[in-house]
This record gives sequence, structure tokens and C-alpha cells, in this order.
Amino acid sequence: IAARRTFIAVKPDGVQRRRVGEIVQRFEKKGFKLVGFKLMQASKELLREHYWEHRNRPFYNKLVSYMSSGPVVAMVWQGLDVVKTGRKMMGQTNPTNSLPGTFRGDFCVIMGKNVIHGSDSVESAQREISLWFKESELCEREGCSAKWIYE
Ligand code: DAT
Ligand code: MG
Repeated sequence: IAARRTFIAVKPDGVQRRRVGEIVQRFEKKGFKLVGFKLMQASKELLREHYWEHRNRPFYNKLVSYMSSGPVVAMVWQGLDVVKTGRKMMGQTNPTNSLPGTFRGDFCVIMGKNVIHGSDSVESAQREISLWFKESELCEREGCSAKWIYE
């Protein structure tokens, strides 16, 4: 079941620009299940760890500052192939290359303020979920609509 979970975060610009509702709505409409959700001011320490793979990139410090410039909404979504589909729903890293219909294609213009984060693989999803959430904060439950979404 862990392979069916992804970590999604609405970045500070997305929260300030009131895109939380629509992002949640699109994941819900698609058929994914919300199992974790919190509004929080992320510490630089957490963000440095979160973006550890980019630690040697020139944009790393700016990225960590941007991500700590206001609260983020951290979420865990569950469903079949949710990591891959979540990335498709997000669009490309650079909003210029993101198609309309994707969050980045619809909501933003530059890479440095690209509204949303989503795990890029099942392994990063597992790492990011355990970094941002305690096990007790995740609500596993039987979804009443599952039989209408899955065979
Ligand atoms: P993604 O968020 O699509 O997974 P990533 O993991 O490669 O992209 O990079 C993390 C974030 O860092 C990305 O959302 C925006 C920023 N970023 C990436 N590449 C950048 C670059 N070349 N210049 C400035 N910011 C960049
Ligand atoms: Mg990434």
C-alpha cells in the first residue's frame, strides 16, 4: 500500500494565492484518497533535508528560502499509480513547459514559484512522507467509494 501513496505540497505561493482548494479538489475528483493533510511553516532544516538531492545545485539556498517564506500545505494522497499520475497533474518543473490543465500550466509562470511539489518516484514518496508526517498523522481508512473507482 505504501507504493500507492505520494507526498504533495502546496508551496507558499500556492497557499498565499489561494490555490489549496482547487488542488485538493482535482485530486479528489480524480479518485485519489486523502490520508494526510496539514498547514505548516516548514523549518529550513526540514526543507534542506527534503531537497537534499539538490544540495549542490546553484538554486538550492534560494529554493529553501522560498519554501520557508510562508506556510505550506503538506498532503499524502493514496491511489493506484498516484505518484506517476500526481506528476502528470502537476506538469513540468518549468511552468513554461507545462500544458494547460496541469497545476503548473494553469497557475504559475516561473520555476522559482511553481506552486506545488509532488514526489517523483515511489522511493522518494516514501522518503518524503516519513520526513513530513508521523505514522500517527496518516489516516488509513476504507473509502466508501472505492468500489466505484476500482474493479
Ligand atoms: P520538481 O519540483 O518538478 O520535482 P526538481 O526536483 O528538479 O523539480 O527541483 C525542485 C524545485 O527546484 C523545482 O520545483 C523548482 C526548483 N528548480 C529546479 N530546477 C531549477 C533551476 N534550474 N533553476 C531554478 N530553480 C530550479
Ligand atoms: Mg523533485
